[in-house]
Amino acid sequence: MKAYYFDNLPGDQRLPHDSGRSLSPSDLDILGIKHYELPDDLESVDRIASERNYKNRDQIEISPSTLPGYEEKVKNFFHEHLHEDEEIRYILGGGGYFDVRNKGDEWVRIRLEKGDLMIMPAGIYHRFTTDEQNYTKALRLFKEDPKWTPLKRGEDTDINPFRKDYLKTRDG
Ligand code: KMT
Ligand code: NI
Repeated sequence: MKAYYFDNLPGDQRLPHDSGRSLSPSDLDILGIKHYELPDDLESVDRIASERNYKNRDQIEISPSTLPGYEEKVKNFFHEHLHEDEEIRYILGGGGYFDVRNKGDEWVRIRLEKGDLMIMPAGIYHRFTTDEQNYTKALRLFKEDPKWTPLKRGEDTDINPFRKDYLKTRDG
């Protein structure tokens, strides 16, 4: 895992876009993001899931050859959104980037690779892209049956109760 400010330069979303300004784990903690390094440790993943009452999961292999509608899906993953549940992802292979908004509404880019487990709080604005290798294999953990809808950022998400709760926790 590596976290840094997104450089906001135009160009392929799959490039690193590293501004050179990095963030520490405690910076991510302030945003409510949890990260664990759990290489080949499905037991720990199972424990974290059951502690949080995440009963369902699926596996996704994001690559042009394995994911039907790859281009469209990658575009949607990269559209800024929030969820009303935590987003929990465990990377099984390849790599990718989650971008999250910080307090100043700047993009923070988080690079994940095999063995990384990340928990993003409900209500945080974020987006996802694969990297230049075009390959991310991940376990997606869900609370209930794939009731997990991305809500695109807009006026309605700014007043979403889960968004408001998140801001209260983040900003006090
Ligand atoms: C998301 O929320 O954008 C995703 O689930 C992306 C695929 S999981 C690495
Ligand atoms: Ni999401």
